[in-house]
Amino acid sequence: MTTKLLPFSPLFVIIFILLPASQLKAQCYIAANVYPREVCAGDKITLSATGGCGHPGMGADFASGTMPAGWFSQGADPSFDRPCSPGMAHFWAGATPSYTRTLTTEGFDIPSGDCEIQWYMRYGAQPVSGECNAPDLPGEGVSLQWSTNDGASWTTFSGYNQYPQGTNHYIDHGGGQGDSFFGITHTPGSGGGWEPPGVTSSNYPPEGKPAHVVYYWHRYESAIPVQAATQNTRFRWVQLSNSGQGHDAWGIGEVSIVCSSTLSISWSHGPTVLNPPSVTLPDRGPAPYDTCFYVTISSVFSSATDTACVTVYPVPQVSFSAHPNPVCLGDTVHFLNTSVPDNSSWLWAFGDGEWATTKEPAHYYDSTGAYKVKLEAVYNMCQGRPEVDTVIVEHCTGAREHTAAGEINIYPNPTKGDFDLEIRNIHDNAINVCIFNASGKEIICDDIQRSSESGYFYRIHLSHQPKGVYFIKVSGSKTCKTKKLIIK
Ligand SMILES: [Ca+2]
Repeated sequence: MTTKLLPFSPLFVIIFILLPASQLKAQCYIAANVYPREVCAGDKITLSATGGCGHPGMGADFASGTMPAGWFSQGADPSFDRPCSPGMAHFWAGATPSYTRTLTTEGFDIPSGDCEIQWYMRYGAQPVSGECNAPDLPGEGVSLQWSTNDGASWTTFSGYNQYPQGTNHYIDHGGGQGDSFFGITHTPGSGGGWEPPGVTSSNYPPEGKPAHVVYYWHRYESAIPVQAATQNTRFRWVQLSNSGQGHDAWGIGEVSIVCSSTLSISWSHGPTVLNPPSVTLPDRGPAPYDTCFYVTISSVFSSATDTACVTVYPVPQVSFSAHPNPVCLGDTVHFLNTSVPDNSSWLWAFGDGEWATTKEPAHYYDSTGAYKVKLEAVYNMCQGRPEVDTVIVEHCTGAREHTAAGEINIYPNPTKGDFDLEIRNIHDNAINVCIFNASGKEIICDDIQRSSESGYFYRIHLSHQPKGVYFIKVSGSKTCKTKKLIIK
């Protein structure tokens, strides 16, 4: 016999909407994780996921009010209309004259692996005889068994009296029959038989029910042994003894078989396991980018997807050039920053003990020599490989000075803030004078006219500026010279 599946019939859907969340065993769930959530291009990330699915088709809910196709019972004369408690429809083995009452499933195709059978169960809980009478002797309990020969012989599940560990909810619906199928604590138990503790008039509490878990609806979950993993395995609940008609009632509901081995996992980047190998994230240019990984878990009946996203920051590609290079002693070197991305944090070391953090600084060297200039760049937390270039500072020859033209005198230098600037030997009738601080930031820029035949005179007021080193740059059509100023 093959497995009968109960897929998405309208009735099935309604039932699962009514159930509390803890009973939604049929649905799949998955949660994707990634570490770290922010990385530099070229770094590795670790992805992981946790999840699982129920298997709702292989079972029975008795909601139709009849025995499911392929199922049968012996000696139980069951009712399905909740004779002894409100809540959902269930199988209720009434008080029949038969001494053996059974509920037997159809044959299931059980894959080898991690399968378990789950159901709800309780015993009658009334002290008086009738269809709700409580079993009270050890032999009057129900056992769970399996058969791989279509019921010719039965094997009892191991682990006798492994009771569910949960709270016994008692919900009075006003009809005198107390407990509900809803609000039941869902706690795994296991085992092949559930003995009813002896019930006497003295151990019924004031509300009229025995206290033990077996007299309340609880979720039971029993692992199916590998010997029972065949293409045609039946299960049955059996009560081998009772006190006769009107005694020792019991009920079963919401039977399902759940197999984790029938699940499949799929990540958007290919892997099919919950915890895939680490992934290296590439550089995609100068801007940070977000990239997401999707993982799906699916069973025959359901699936779930989750997403884990990472922000990838570019690693700076550092490059610069110095102008002019070589440079005459007394002139300023301007640095052109061609790094990518261009909005990193910068650290320049000019090789003479001075440094700057601006993007494109200018620098003045006090003496001749070869200076190793290093530029470091950090974008977010990502550090690029530093770039190093050598700047040559040299005494320029008279001819070269003549070519450069112009003579700049500044006095007093150092000063507290006011300087007189004298510029000679420049043929332009107008020149541009700019002053920069040590970081290369422009403080003043001005066009000035020739003062006399001999040159230019210009007073500079910098007393409002902080103490330190400044540079004055004089530009004409044939001239560009820089001098150092010091405010003490
Ligand atoms: Ca009895």
